[in-house]
Amino acid sequence: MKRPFLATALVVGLLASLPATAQFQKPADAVKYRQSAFSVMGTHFGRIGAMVQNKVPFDAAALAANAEIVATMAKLPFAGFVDGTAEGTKALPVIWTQRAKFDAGAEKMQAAVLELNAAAKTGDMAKIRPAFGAVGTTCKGCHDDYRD
Ligand code: ASC
Repeated sequence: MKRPFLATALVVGLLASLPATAQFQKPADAVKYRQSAFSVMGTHFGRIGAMVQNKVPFDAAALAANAEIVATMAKLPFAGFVDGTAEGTKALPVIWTQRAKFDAGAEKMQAAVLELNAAAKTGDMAKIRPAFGAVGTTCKGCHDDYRD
């Protein structure tokens, strides 16, 4: 190959345009990935919830750290919803027939999570509490429609 730069550029371009499916070696890997991402997100969201609900003392720094993790994790799970991965999971097949609606729900959740992260940085529970509730509403919205 006399044109290594061109070859590299072609490979990089190809990889960038590959669908999410190709990021996982097998369907089970995609399922494990999305479930893991949701699990970590849920764990840290739950830690915020414990403070919001006064089950553990309010620690603004800890809450903000949890919100930062939730904001990062919220970006991840949806790449794992590759075709043909409903079976044996709680994901309802309707996800793949209403994909645009499902994706819109995901984006709503991600936007609400960014709002929560911003509220968390203020350290003001009066701002954090409603932002937390708004995220929970977006979680529930998709769970009602798309999770068994
Ligand atoms: C959580 C969690 C969810 C949401 C959802 C909100 O803490 O793990 O999936 O809140 O229950 O309705």
